[in-house]
Amino acid sequence: MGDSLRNIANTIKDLDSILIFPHINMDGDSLGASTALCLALRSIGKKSYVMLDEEIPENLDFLECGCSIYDVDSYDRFDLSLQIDSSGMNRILGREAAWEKGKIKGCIDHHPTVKQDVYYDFYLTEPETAATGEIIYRLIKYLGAEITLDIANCIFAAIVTDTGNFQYSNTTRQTHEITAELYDIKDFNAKIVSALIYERRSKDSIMMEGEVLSNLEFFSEGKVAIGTLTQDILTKYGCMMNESEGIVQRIMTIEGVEVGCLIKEDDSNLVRVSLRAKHKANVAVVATKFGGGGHLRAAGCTMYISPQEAKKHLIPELIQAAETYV
Ligand SMILES: [Mn+2]
Repeated sequence: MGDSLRNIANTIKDLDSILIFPHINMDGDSLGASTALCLALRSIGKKSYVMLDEEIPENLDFLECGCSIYDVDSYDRFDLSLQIDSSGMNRILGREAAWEKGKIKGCIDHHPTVKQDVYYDFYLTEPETAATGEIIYRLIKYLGAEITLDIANCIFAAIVTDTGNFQYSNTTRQTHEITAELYDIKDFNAKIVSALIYERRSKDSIMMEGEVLSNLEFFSEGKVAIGTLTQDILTKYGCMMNESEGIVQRIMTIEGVEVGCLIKEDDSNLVRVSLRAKHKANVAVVATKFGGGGHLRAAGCTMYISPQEAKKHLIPELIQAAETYV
């Protein structure tokens, strides 16, 4: 949907400076895709940065590659502000002023809908593509830039994190084909990248996860599983909220669970809800009902209530989702 990738590449080729915006609560795909593109743009003589407002999660620190910038006050204008892996102003919160520095605006995404609250001179969204990193890989090819080891690592990280190590139903032939091409890059080692992402967890974070999993609640004959991560639990184990990455996926490994839900208490009266479906249920519908969105089998929303109240609202919707297969 939207503009063609080839046209976007041609547009970018004519520009000199590009400021890239991954989404808030950055993940491996948004940061990996953003950095990969930034490095590729620099290699063909462009000025480019990845504009951030938050700290990079520790397990993604290797995706920084000298690209990130937190303050662009010294720059008057950029030719392009480019949003990656999301659309809409509420996905680049805290960076609105930087966004306005772009003479033109663009968006490259793989979420099903492009938010209409911001004007894009060009946009492309590919809902069938598992990771925005795949789109960026193809864009880099169109730009004529070389896939370096750093770029390969970023693309691989984007793909493995957004496909759950190729386990999610979004994984396609293209996902594997692009991944296969990465193996041709000199010194590329998938195991090293995977270990950086997945094998650097603290003992405390494992114990925190254990506590959430020990207190799961099940509904609809075990088809719905709900976990709750409160600030109290985080404090008890000295953990940060971003260490909850992976808990909802762990919930999905339980036999019989079709719909998984993790309610994360971010602040008093602010919870972030992660939703997953295994084979058939549509959790995007549930997320949308509460003002969020996402993919069919992986979605989320933010609710301005307590975890207990959020659970009360979510339970009937999740049961319905688990019983209504699509
Ligand atoms: Mn993504």
